[in-house]
Amino acid sequence: MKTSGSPIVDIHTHVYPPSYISLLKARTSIPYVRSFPPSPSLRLVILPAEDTESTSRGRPVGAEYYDINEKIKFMDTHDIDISVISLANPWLDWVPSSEASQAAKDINDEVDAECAKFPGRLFAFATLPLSGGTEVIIAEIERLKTLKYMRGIILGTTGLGKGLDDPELIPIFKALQAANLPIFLHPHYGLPSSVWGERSNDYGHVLPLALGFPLETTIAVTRMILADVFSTVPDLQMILAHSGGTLPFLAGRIESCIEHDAHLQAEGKLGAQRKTVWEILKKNIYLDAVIYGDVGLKAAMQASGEDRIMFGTDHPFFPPLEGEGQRWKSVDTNYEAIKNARGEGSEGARLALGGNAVRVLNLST
Ligand code: 5CU
Repeated sequence: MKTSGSPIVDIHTHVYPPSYISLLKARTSIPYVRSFPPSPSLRLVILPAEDTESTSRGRPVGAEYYDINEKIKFMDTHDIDISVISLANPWLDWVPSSEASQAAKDINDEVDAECAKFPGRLFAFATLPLSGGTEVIIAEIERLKTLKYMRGIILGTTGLGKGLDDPELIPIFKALQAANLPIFLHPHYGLPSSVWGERSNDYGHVLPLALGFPLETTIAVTRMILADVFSTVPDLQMILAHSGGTLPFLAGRIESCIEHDAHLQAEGKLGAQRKTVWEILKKNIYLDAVIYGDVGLKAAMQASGEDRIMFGTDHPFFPPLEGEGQRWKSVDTNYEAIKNARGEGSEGARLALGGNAVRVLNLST
């Protein structure tokens, strides 16, 4: 879906740099990479719900996961001018505390160097040494200012281990606000396996990916709202994966539950100074367009505004199941959703496809 006016920018596109793949190959518990004989092919096993003895165990992992040249080929095939790449889940969440600082530096330097190989085409969201403690994390945020291609950071929903409403995260959020680095919030842990029931192995990855991921994001951001993070750090900027999970659809209900909560009232949290969910959606939150349908995308556009939506692909995830077709259906479905929500060539489509990303992430070279 090529339109004139501004470049097409993919802000939701992942890599596992070669050094990260090496780390995973040395592991035996999730996240790990290994083969399952008799098949010699390697599989990437990352999700808590997928480490089971079935064809659901991970996914085949080929060069598209780690070779930056494959990213460029994919971009060319799908008319994507610029990609803002990010380390894929589960990032450095599992790295022992003593190794976190060096691991983050190595990965961020490696990703920045990959971007430098294709000037103007690649930028990146950095990864934080979350297990290293506040000082180490803030030092890395400071260091990111020296890396030419970094435009924000990618973050999972667990933060320092207690979720994103943890008061200990406030200095980190303030450091990101001061550095003008938006958070790309991405799910990984889903919901507890018990909610998927005894037959969940029969259903592949559908339940954790289609429902676990979006609900995880919705819960994480709602907890931040309830903890008043967006008043304490008023200019914090977040880009939410998968169009905010279900946040645009549930915003009214969340807002109404807050307004009718006697406990919050007794605590003095319902005064005129309170920022509503709707206000936060329009001031602090951007939403990607990785929602695969115009109904969800229209809700996202209405909730946050047309000027806050950004196209994404989720590459290298969701490849065609068979036949190396030229174009990926998962990508074209997201292009279609933008076209159907706003009309081909419209200003709304131009903004969603790249105009917003170029402006917000300062991608002009
Ligand atoms: O297919 C998957 O498991 C995933 C994943 O783990 N992370 C992601 O960003 N998209 C899809």
